[in-house]
Amino acid sequence: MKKSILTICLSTLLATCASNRAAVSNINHSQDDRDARMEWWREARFGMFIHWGLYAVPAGTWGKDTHHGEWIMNTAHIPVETYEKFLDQFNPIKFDAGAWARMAKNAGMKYIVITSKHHDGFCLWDSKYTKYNVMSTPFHRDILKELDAACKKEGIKLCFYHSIMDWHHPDYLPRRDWEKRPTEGADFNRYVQQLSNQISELLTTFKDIGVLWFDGEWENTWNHGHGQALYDLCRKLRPDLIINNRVDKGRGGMGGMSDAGFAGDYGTPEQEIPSTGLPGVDWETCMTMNDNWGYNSHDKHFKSAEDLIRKLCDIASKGGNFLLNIGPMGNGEFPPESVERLARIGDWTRANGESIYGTTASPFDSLAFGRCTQKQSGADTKLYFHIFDWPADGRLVIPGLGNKYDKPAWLLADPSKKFETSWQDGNLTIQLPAAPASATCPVVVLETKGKPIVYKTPIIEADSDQFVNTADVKIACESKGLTVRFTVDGSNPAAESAEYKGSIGLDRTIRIKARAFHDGKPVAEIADRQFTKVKPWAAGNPGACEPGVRYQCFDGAFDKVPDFSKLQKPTSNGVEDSIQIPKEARRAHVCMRMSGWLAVPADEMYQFALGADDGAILTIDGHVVVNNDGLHPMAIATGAAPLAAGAHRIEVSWFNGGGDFGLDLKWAQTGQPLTPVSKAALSHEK
Ligand code: FHN
Repeated sequence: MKKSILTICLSTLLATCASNRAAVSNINHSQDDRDARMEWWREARFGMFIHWGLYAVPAGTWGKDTHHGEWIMNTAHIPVETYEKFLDQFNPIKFDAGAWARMAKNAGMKYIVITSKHHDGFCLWDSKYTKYNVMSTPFHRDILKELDAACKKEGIKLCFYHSIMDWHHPDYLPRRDWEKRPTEGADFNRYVQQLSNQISELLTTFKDIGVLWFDGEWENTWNHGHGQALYDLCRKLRPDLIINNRVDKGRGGMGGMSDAGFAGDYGTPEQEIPSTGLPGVDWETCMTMNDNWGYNSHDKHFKSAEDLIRKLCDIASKGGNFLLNIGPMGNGEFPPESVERLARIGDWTRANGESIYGTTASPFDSLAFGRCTQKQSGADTKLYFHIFDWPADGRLVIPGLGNKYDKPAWLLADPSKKFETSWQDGNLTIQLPAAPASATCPVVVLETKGKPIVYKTPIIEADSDQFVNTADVKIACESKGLTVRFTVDGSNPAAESAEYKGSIGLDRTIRIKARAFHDGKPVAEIADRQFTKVKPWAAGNPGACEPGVRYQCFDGAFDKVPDFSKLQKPTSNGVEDSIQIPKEARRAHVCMRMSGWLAVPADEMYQFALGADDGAILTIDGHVVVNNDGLHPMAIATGAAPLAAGAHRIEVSWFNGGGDFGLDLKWAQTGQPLTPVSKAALSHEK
């Protein structure tokens, strides 16, 4: 059946982010202060992340294992006293701060965020608060100081990544679960003081750094009070400093955005790009070039330059910043694969950077051919179209643009190349040459009068594409002042088609098409949705039953829902009266399967919402109805199934890789509100 992953309802996320924005301004400073502080960062759009430290010495290898990165101390269980031996081997004689700054600048990156201290506790500057720093190595040079000077010379903003978590400092807790170091005498508050001292030292030694990029805030010893206090300390020392949201406890997992009421100037999605822009919220996606943040000599899985350029365009089109990582080698040089990609990216930004720097998010919900950014140009607006897929016939259709437009478009990389525009079937069309521009991700520019007017494509709303008895269909149009017309015979709506005035009841299979009109002319793309009347799945014939669903739990390290048929003896089993995690499974490294019968009251289409952390799958009568599998924080996925009245086999499979956990299942007949699956509806055969 139709399955849709509704990871986090965007409206909820927007509301959270918007309220977070309000909350942040209430908690820490006025919105004007924040806008002033964020200005250079919003203009910059593109930065370099650098993960460098002692872990570059083993370069990912420990014994026979070659899969480690900057976490090698933890993932290879290297005791502190053994890991400290890398101090004597850290001698990056080829380190050249000027070369690093120039490579960032030539790639079109406007800021560098470098690890002043990563989780291993090793500091890249001459700190007076610990000897565990670069001055205790044969290299004996203050790397941050040299990079600070080089960045000033090249006009690059220097920023620091600083880990709250510290696997070296004796007062940091918790210890790694494999460690033998005693916890007696460890005083976490004393560690917090050391952390604050070092942050004060960094902010008073390097007076112009742009961002403090905190990380490692997730362990339970660090709380909102610590986060807010550290944010306030930074704010007091540097009113214009930008601080990311990982200083506090509000970040929702790798999605990176904060819950309301927590400190931090911007969200930090990691290794992912939000599926839709988050208007009004500052955010930055950080991403590796290969699969590791710290240098791994075996990791050759580098993203192509074209892929990285498209990611830059995608992120900018959603109003975000791109922080692209380099993991320098132990000798102080960037890996050659990184150098090559930086050079290729620089070729593109030199020709097309205007479409990235200082731009704001696309006014279009989506574009089939690529992405768009926009920038005010006096009273007018420049629209930059990043073309991922060159139209075979050369016709670049810009859907829903309402501005009266009569000037040619042009190629940003070569403005002498101009392209005629025309209005065809209600959409502005730019006539490009049939042969695609050879360059990677060419950019075509349009200048519109005033602000862009974009008529949104109508949305045909219904609980599901399928229905058993009847269905109720609504057509929404975000753009005001338009007339929505629709057809039910598969033809394209025209000026004489029926006007949408209210919900449409369906009792048979039908295809609905809808389009918006302005002054009798079509102004946006056509919405098209097929609705199918289906027979409900037949009910089953269970034997004698009793309340509740049976479950089995199994131990193991899982990163997805396993094939239970391949698992050995369960570690526990029993009966639960509802779809929930049994007490003994409320922990890490566990999976669980629940099975039984679901009492369905009537022949209908049923919506299901499965919440899970980590992953879960719902099957009914052996069909996968909701797939919410994978390693992720609490997220909701939805699906639907046509069910006849009676008993249907239900199975919920779930796993927890680590950290938080959660599982819940709601359902409803189409058109009704979702409610938890009640105990009365669940049974299992005796
Ligand atoms: O644990 C760190 C990891 O080593 C790396 O620094 C990334 C970069 O954002 N942050 C944490 C993982 O989320």
